[in-house]
Amino acid sequence: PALHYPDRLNCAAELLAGGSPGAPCLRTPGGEVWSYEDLNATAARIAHVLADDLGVRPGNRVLLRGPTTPWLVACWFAVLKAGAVAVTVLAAQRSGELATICDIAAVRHALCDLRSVDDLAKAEIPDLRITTYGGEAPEDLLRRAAAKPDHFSDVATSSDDVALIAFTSGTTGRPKGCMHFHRDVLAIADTFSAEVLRPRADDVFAGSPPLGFTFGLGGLVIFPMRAGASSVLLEQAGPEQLLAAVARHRVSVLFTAPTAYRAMLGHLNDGSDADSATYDVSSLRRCVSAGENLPAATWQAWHDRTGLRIINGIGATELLHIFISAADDAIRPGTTGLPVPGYRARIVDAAGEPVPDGEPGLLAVRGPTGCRYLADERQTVYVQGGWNLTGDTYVREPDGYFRYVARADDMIISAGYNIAGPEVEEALLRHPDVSEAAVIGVPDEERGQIVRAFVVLRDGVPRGTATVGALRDFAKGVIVPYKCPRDIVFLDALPRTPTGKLQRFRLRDLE
Ligand code: 3SK
Repeated sequence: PALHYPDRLNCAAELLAGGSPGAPCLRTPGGEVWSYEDLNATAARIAHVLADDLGVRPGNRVLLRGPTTPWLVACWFAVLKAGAVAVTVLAAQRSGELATICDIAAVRHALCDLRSVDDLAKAEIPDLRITTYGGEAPEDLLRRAAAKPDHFSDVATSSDDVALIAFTSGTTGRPKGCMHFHRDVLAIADTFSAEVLRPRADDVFAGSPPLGFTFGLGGLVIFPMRAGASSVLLEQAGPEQLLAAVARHRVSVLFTAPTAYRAMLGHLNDGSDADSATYDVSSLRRCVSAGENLPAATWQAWHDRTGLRIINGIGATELLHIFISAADDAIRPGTTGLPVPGYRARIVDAAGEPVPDGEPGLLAVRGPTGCRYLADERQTVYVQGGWNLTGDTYVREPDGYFRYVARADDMIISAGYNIAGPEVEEALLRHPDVSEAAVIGVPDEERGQIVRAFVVLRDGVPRGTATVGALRDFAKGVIVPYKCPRDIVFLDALPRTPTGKLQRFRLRDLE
């Protein structure tokens, strides 16, 4: 892809010009439609409040917090128009984490949906000025914005000025702020989206990841707008809401995580149950999965049910979006795919030396986007010799496809055997009664570690139907016996981060 951007570049201006002014841009579940012109005008009015009333200056960091709404998107664009830096956080992040983020990023301004303000206010962050939106008060951001002009001269930022700081969800340790430039925002659209996803202007996007997670920001705002398409913004994006939105808005491009594909399968009535809702998903033409490894069993089940081939991908907050993926005939179920055009990937050992094809090692990636932690010594661990080390163990197959093995620190060593948890999880997920599975290694005197599985059964399957013995026997029919779980614990749900990633360390704490 041609990724030559002018020295002066404001990505907000580029994205807002992605569709013709009157074309639909943002949609709400209730049927409201914002055109590109509406979004541009609203963002311009808010930018005036920021620059003229609140004293926000280019380079200032502005925290954005709220449910996924057109107003949140308008605030994001307003911050960029004003040349400031958007620090988008998750509605699920609580006071302590918000205070840490504001401290790391030296945030002095916050634009917050009134419904999400309590935790931010409770954090009592020194020198933070919070402006809320969505309320009735005269000082509400949107009331003030309504009185402003609908045109704003976008600040002529440099292509390598920081546009956003995205914080890693912090499964463990202090959150890390990843700085991304204006050109990076366009680069993810011009690589993964343009080259793999290949959206059209008449596409309707929807999905579950929140905008505080770059998976959602890309999939629900940056990619559709770069293509002149529109996006349905869902405040509630559980499996049934996703399916209902697909049916109601004729969604054609879906972004969500493997867990949600499995959960949606549980709600896709095959016609045999006259009492439950049927959802029309015939409008879908692209389904993207990322955020976690997509097991082949989930890919197959979705294909069997819908006829659609899921586009798997691996992305990272550090690289902004997806850097290995494949679509259409290039898809090989059970693998993540090939490096996205513009990126390179290889497998290295602990010393950074390449390992041969077919052997597991650490995934290393380089490309137009990459990790720039804000004031964090862990930068030198993540980026070595220009390669980003994602922390995943992968195999590069002889045909060049990259296959996920495990998170590098999640390999289990039992009686001298290396066991990748995801392979065991995948075997359990093939059982018709299993909805979610997670595997860890627990200390064992004799074997060093043994494999313990945590299993969530599908809705409606009574406990006692799929017994420990039955599941172990089933797994033995799929994988070699030494990899099968010795121990199986049933849970109602797996512990996950607000971005949906499994928190294995919490499973280790469960006794
Ligand atoms: O962290 C991830 O898994 C991810 C996936 C896709 C795009 C972006 C991100 C951060």
